[in-house]
Amino acid sequence: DSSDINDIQNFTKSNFAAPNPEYYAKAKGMNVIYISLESLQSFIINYKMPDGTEVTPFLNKLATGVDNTTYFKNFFHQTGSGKTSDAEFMMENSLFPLSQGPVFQMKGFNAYQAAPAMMNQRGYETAAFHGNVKSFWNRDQMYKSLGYERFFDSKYYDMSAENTKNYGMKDKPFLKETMPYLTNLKQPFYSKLILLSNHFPFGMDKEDTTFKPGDFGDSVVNNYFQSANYMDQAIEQFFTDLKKSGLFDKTVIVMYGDHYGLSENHNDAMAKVLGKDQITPFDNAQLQRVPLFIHIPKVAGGTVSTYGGEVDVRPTLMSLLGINTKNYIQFGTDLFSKQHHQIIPFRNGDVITNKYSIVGGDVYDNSSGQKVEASLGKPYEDVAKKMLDYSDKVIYGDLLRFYHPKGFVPPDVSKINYNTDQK
Ligand code: GP9
Ligand code: MN
Repeated sequence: DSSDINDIQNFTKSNFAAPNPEYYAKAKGMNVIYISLESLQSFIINYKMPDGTEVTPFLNKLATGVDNTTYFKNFFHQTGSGKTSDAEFMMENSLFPLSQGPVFQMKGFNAYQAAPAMMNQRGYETAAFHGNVKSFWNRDQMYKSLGYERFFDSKYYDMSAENTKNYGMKDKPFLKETMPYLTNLKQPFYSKLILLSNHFPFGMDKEDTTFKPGDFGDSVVNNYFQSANYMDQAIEQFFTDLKKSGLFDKTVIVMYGDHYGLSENHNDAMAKVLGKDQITPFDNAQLQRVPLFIHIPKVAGGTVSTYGGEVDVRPTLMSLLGINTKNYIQFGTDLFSKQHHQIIPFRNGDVITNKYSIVGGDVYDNSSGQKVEASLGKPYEDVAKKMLDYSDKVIYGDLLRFYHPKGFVPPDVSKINYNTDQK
């Protein structure tokens, strides 16, 4: 009820991290492009195959700060069973996904105060792009609740055999065919592009790659390298196209790995990949790092070591756009803020901070990987639990119905129709 929402609002307000003036409003009025990097894990960034070949040479370059890009090397996915859609949910709401079931499917009709709606009311055109049918993960319902005016799904793409594999479009033709749709949007626009081809089990069509697969005794792991290399090339091509179109210098680009690609079932091969005897529970928790890149025109980039997770991205982006989110119910904090909370709750109860990793109830020191006294983790576990509980309350109680941040205009869901748009 409404007393719950008051408690929650007090909590999120008192946790608000004031924006860093070096970043605040640096992207005011610019376009936004989110790119979901399917199954991309951070171990691949700067990884070299045994013969010395880089897997992701383009992303590695971005990580050095090329193209005004900031790379977060200690960024973690926080998804549950909703996988890609859970990551999308966090990116745009700064709420946690659910521990039981995909929130996109279970709570698609809730009231949200999501980034697309916030931008739409500020004159942005909002559009999502994905080379799979719109009903997957209940996106066609949830995107309306988030405030997306347009959804370019598989219907808008050439889904021929050579362009597709398993769920849908391969990244190169997907990004190529997205370009004209993107350049035809009214500016400024807020958009997201969901990549797809680096998806389990990662096997590729021969004609799409010359990259040598790994030799780690596990075909899924071996193919992962080829497939990640293909994604890297697709992104490089897309950056080139954005520069040609003139969009590059007036667009913030946020690229994030949505969740792990290689589960614990592949730990034997992963030990070989990482040159370790075995993958311990501590190692496995560290492997939940996913890349986060943010291209901000005119702002110097580079690799930063701030710890954060997917719920932190919305407050970060909003600060860059010059929008104060202090009055919003959100559980992340701005990654560029000096007051950013380096505490990352996971849906399985684990918690990672810049100092400790709390994994399966054991507390490890991050720098040594050694177990330390469990009581050292307690304060972080308590805060993490509180955040998850409050977020669950918001979602299960549909509490944002009762909450009206000053100036927020809810999307008029009845006016959004993704069927009227034709190719
Ligand atoms: C499907 C795509 C992949 O449309 O988002 O889903 P995943 O299995 O990664 O959640
Ligand atoms: Mn995914």
